[in-house]
Amino acid sequence: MKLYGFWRSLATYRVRVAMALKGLHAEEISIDLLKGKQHTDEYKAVNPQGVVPALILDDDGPPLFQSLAILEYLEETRPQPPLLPRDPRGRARVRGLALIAAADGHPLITPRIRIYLEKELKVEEARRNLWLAHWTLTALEAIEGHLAKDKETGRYCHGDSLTLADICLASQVIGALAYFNCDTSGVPTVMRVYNECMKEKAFADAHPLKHGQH
Ligand SMILES: N[C@@H](CCC(=O)N[C@@H](CS)C(=O)NCC(=O)O)C(=O)O
Repeated sequence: MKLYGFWRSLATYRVRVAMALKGLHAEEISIDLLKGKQHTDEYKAVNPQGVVPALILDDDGPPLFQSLAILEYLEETRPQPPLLPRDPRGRARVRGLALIAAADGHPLITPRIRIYLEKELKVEEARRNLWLAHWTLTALEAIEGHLAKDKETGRYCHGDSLTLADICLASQVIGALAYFNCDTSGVPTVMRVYNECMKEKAFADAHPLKHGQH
């Protein structure tokens, strides 16, 4: 398998973790987002959206795209260890938590948004940084609201087994800590779960700062 990604990409991080948890390996092909390589014709032939990750399977089929869709594919094709609970209600909760990070929080801090704020809207750097920290923390606060009140919360987001929600939570916290200098003191449950996740090799080894310059 080949994983098109980038060292500091949070969406790539999600796929890296899931693959490691499932005992899978992919050769990672770097698309340098800082140099705009996602916009080249060569990469657009892989993923017309011009974003990473994209996963090439060994079946000669077209690339998989969108990190959550890739995670769900891995879950369906490689069910052990399970990253979704067995019961439909539990699955809905895990997917809901995952989506807060991956669908609501993360898209607002991606390079295309940052570049639009800078080049088109002429938002200065200090105010752009406020934006990035604000939307990152807003997603974490929403997750905190669920984790702190729900009895399903355990060692991890949902009970004591890792799920897709933990992978997405970890990606969002990494953005908060490693990139945007967010004050995470207001999301203690999120941070407790994050620290539990980081004890796992799959989460720790996939960390962006272990995959590129910083
Ligand atoms: N929802 C997508 C997000 C993909 C995405 O935005 N990836 C970022 C890196 S984390 C990217 O490639 N951005 C390129 C850009 O914004 O120009 C997913 O989860 O796969």
